[in-house]
Amino acid sequence: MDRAPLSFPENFIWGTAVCSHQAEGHNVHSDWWEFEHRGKIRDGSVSGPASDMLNRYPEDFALMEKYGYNGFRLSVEWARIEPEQGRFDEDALRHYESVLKELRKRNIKVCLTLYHWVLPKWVADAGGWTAPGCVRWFKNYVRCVVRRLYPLVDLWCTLNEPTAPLFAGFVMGAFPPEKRSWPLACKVYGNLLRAHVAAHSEITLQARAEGDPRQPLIGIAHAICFVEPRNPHNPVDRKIHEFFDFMHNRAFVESMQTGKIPFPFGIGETIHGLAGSYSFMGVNYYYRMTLRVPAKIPPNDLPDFLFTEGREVTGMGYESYPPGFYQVFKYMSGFGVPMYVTENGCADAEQDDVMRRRYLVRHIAQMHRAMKDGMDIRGYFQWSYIDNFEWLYGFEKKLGLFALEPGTLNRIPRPSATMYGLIARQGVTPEIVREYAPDTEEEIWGA
Ligand code: IFM
Repeated sequence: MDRAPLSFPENFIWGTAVCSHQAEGHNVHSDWWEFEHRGKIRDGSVSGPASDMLNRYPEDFALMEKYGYNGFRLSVEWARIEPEQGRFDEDALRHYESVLKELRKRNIKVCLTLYHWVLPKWVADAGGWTAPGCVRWFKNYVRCVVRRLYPLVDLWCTLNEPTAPLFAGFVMGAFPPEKRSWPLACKVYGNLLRAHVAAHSEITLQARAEGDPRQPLIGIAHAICFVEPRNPHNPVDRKIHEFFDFMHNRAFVESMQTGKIPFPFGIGETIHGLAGSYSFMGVNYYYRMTLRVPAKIPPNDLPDFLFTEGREVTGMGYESYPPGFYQVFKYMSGFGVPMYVTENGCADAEQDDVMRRRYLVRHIAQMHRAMKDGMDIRGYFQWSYIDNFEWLYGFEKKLGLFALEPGTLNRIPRPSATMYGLIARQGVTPEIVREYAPDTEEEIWGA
C-alpha cells in the first residue's frame, strides 16, 4: 500500500488562533468582565490575566516561528480601543499596532477578527446588539481600527461565530446579556448582519484609500457543525434536523449570500449591501451533532443538545467526527469563494494530549481529502495556540497546543505543538503519524 504523504500547497497558511478576551487578560471595560465578576463562570473563575498574551506576545510569536506556524488569528478588543463612547484609546491602538508589526516581522500571516462575542460595557448597558445605535457605533470603531491597522492585516473576520452570542445570549440566556426573547434575538440577527456590512464597507473604503490593488479578504468565522437526525427513517427526527441545520448552520451565511433576512428571523427583508459581502468564508468546525427527539433546550449547557452515547467525545463533550469536516467543506464551497479553516481543535487536558494529536491528524486528513476533490481551502488555524479562558467553562477546558504552567503562566508545549509544526512543514507523513498518532495510520492510508 502506497503511503504517500498528504501534501499541501506551498503558500498554505498553517496558523493558530486565539481571541483577545480569552487570551490577553484584563479586559476590564467589557460586558464579559462584569458578567464573570457576578460569579457566572462554572469553575468560579474570572478571566483575570487569562494567558497573559497582552504582555507576552513577543515570546508567543517567537514560539510560533520556532514551531513553524506561519499564520495567527487574533482579535482586537472593542472595549480596550473604545472604553467609553467616542474615546478611542491611543495606547490600545498602539499596542495592537506593535502586535501586528511583530507578527509581520516574523512572516506570520494575520487574520484579524473585529468582534469576538465581547462588547464594551457602555455598548452592553445601552442594549448591546439590540440598541438602535449599535451598528453605527460598531462602524465607528471599525473605521478607527482599519485606518490604523489596514496594511498589517491579511484576512479580516468581521464577526466570529455570530450565531453563538445570538442563541446563547438571547435565546438560551447563558451568555451576556442573559435574555430569552425571540423578538430580541431577531433584532440581534439583523443587526449582526448590518454590523458585518458596515465593517465590510469600512475595510473596502480603506483598501481604496490605501491604493491597495487587491480586493481585501473579508469574511466571517462561521460556526458550523455536521448535523444528523438520530433516526433518518423517522420523519420527526428529519424535520428537527432540517430545522436545526437551518437555524445553526445555514441561515446566517445564506443571508450573507442572498442579502435577506429569512423566516423565522424576519420576513425576507433586504439588507442593503449584504448580498455577496464576502471574499472568503471562515469555517469553524468542531463536531457532529446528532439531535435527540424531542430536542431538549437546556439553559446553558450546549452538550446537552447532543446524542453522543458510545461515540468518541472530546474534553468539551462534543463528538469528534472528522468526516463531518469534509461534508461541511462541501456545503461551504457552495458560496463560491475560498475557504479558510478559522477554527478547529479539541479540548484535551492531558499534558501528553493523545486525543488532540489524533483529532488533529484525522481532521487535517479530511481537509486534504476535500482539497484533493477540488475544494478551495487556503489555510487552517488551529484553535487554540494556548490554553485560555473558555467562556462559561473558565479555565477548566484546555484547548491549547501550549499549556500554561500554573502560577507562572509559562508556556509548556504539548506534543501536539511539535506535531502540528511538523505537519506545517512537511504535510502529513507516515513518519509523523506513526510517531504521534499511530492508530490513525490505517484510517488515513488504508490497511
Ligand atoms: O473558545 C471558543 C471560541 O471563542 C469560539 N469557537 C469555539 C471555541 C472553543 O469552544
